Amino acid sequence: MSHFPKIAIVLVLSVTLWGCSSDSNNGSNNGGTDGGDAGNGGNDGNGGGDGGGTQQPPEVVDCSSATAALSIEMSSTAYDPAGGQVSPGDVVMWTNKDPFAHTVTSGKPSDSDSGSVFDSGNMSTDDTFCLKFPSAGTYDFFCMIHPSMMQGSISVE
Ligand SMILES: [Cu+2]
Repeated sequence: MSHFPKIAIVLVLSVTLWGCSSDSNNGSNNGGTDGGDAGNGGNDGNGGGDGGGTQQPPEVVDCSSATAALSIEMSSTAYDPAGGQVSPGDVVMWTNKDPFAHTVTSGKPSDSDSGSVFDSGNMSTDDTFCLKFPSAGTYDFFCMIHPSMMQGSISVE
């Protein structure tokens, strides 16, 4: 007779533990700390031409008349996916699915010349930005508003 309550307690405990274990993972990821601009003195001295080929920079195209080979969404303060591989001549389209602004800006946040190759400017919710990549290469991009959280790279080959 006296065993019954103990068994019942054990059962209740284990059920309770199970029930609790699933939803502790919400991690609200609030960005913050945008690390100001810290004007990164030059010193790049990037000599040495690429040797041959007509390297054409990415070109902004109208998304409504372009067929994107790769689509990247900006959502939850992240690029999804954070880049990918396309072929020369392909178009990549970015779409902002967050309820706040993002950018698609060339380079890395630490580059002194970031934004010199392309820059979407602030994109509001549902805004799109399309780039055509005529030439092979690696094209880094990041969000100027969330540089530490949003970086990506397009490989054209
Ligand atoms: Cu952003």
